[in-house]
Amino acid sequence: MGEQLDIVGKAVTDLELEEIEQLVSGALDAGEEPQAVLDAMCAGMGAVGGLFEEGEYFLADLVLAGEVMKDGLKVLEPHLEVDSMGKKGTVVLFTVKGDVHDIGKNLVGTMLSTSGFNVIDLGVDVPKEKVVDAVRDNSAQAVGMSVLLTSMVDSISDVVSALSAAGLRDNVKIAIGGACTTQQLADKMGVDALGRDAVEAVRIFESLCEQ
Ligand code: B1M
Repeated sequence: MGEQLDIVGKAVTDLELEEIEQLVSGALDAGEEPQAVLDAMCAGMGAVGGLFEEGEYFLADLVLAGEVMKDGLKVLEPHLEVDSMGKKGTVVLFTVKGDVHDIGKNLVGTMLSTSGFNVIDLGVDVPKEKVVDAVRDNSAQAVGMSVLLTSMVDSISDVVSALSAAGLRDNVKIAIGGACTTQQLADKMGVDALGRDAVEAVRIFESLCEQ
């Protein structure tokens, strides 16, 4: 990793709210690829999670880390545009019931929008009924669920069951992503795909919406 990227990643880990926008701009000005800057920020955020687990950081630090990430992304996101080839399909995107983490979900939403998808973002802590209504009202081709809390994974199957009960499951492809998701979980929950990061999420929805 280049020096500028190290500095950006460390700024996220060290909760440098005042500095982050300037450091992200500096890395971009120095010629670092936007995706590499994003990876550095995510690595810094991963370290925050580790410090929280070790008892070095507390909940207030996680909140601050979220603010640092959001401020950094404000500078970075306009540079992350992939390609815009017209509307590729409609994706209903949200964080599952019981879970309020939204940074990864927002990133996935930005990448999907800038890649030509129509994104219906339902926010966080979303009940299954709201998902069913959004899929029906928008004739969505796909659903993307963000899940970071292991304790909330059953919310995934709740949504899958609700879509089936509403007669919509056969018309819609479902993908999950987020820190606690695995392929094994995706298989168990009866969803169609797992996205490990925002770039992979775009590829997955492109492939799912083509089918
Ligand atoms: Co929370 N938190 N948190 N937290 N938090 C985690 C997730 C945790 C892993 C930290 C830890 O202990 N190491 C842990 C969960 C453990 C577990 O269950 N496995 C945890 C916990 C325990 C909690 C609380 C329970 C703490 C408490 O209250 N005691 C609480 C729960 C609140 C709730 O949701 N009900 C809580 C609260 C919070 C804050 C609100 C303070 C804050 C969130 C702020 C916000 O989102 N606005 C927060 C934060 C910041 C974190 C960590 C540190 C960082 C998450 C993040 O934003 N990462 C996190 C530790 C970690 O993940 N390492 C942690 C950066 C983001 C870009 O990555 O979201 O993974 P991520 O998204 C990626 C990919 O996963 C993927 O693409 C994104 C971009 O690459 N992706 C998708 C995500 N969604 C996708 C959807 C797709 C496809 C790909 O659709 C198909």
